[in-house]
Amino acid sequence: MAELKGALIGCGFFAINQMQAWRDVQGAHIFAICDRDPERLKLVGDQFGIERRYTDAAAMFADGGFDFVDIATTVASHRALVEMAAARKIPAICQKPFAKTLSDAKAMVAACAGAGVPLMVHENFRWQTPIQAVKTALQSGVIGEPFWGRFSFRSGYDVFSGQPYLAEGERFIIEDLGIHTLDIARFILGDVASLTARTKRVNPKIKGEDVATILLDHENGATSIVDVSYASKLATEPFPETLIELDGTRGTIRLQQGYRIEVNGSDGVRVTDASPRLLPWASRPWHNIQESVLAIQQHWTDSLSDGGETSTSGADNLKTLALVEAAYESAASRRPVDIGAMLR
Ligand code: NAD
Ligand code: 89V
Repeated sequence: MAELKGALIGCGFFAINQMQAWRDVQGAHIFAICDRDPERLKLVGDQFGIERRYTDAAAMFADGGFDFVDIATTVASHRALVEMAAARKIPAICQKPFAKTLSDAKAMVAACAGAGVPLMVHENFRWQTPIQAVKTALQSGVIGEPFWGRFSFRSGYDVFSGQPYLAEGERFIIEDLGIHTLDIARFILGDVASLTARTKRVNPKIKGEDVATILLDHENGATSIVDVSYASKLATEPFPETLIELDGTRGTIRLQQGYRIEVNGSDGVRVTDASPRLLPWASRPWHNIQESVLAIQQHWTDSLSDGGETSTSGADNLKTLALVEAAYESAASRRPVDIGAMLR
């Protein structure tokens, strides 16, 4: 079967990882790129040897010649670009945060469904090796039915040097990082019925909140905590590791710093190393995220080829984005928020 041809829009900080991963994906490659900033376009075009370059996405769609589009821009442009892809019946990948509001995201899902084209959100954290290993351990049944969980990302890492826009928005950690942690909580313990959240801003140099604590009531009766912080100065910096605790009726699972998984289950205690691979183009400490970029892009390519639904489809991601909106709403009102009502 012929390789799928992709076009990437947004040649910024994170797109470098996506471009590197596309070179490793089996069955697809990037054929055209677009960035409204000519300098970024040149830099990425030269680095990856891409001849077809555009500063205007509409012009790139008009020329066509590609099978899917990978939208790697920041959130402000996501709705317009996804709708442009739907209008041309081009399958689309869209970076997280999927949209600025849940109502924009619902419109984007409806546009792609109406056009009959697949839409996947580039929600890569659930594709990390340690997260997949925790899911596999839970699904094996050794800890019985999970009734409690904690999904924790606490760090003092300077994310602002690579992504300066993160310091400027009214919203920060829930929208940018907590969105991944909330998605992991859904991936591991299932969908959420309601939540309660508290936020804080500790770093005076940024506009948004950099600490959030969120209590989730899952539809299956489990309770979990999602806690995220960029204001935690630890002796050994854990960025970008998500730590997980799960208690079940027959045992426990712990994903600890250093990618160590300890399972105390019905067949005794098992300790495994769930370290991600250091891909040839990757660098520490980002290698965990970089490996998951390759995994999600391979998943997209395989799904597009065999007609399967992606794990983080637009429709699935509405349920993650609803948690983000609900967390801000709950932090402001100091009340629990019903998630079902937001998704109806
Ligand atoms: P960035 O600002 O460095 O890059 C965005 C690029 O898109 C810029 O070069 C800009 O010129 C271009 N652009 C914006 N609107 C455009 C448009 N309409 N047409 C053409 N080009 C346009 O941002 P970044 O840090 O690379 O982040 C991009 C996205 O990736 C964000 O949504 C961010 O949340 C996400 N991200 C995801 C992860 C992850 O692990 N999944 C990690 C980092 C960033
Ligand atoms: O995944 C992200 O969106 C990144 C980071 C991990 C640094 O928060 O912004």
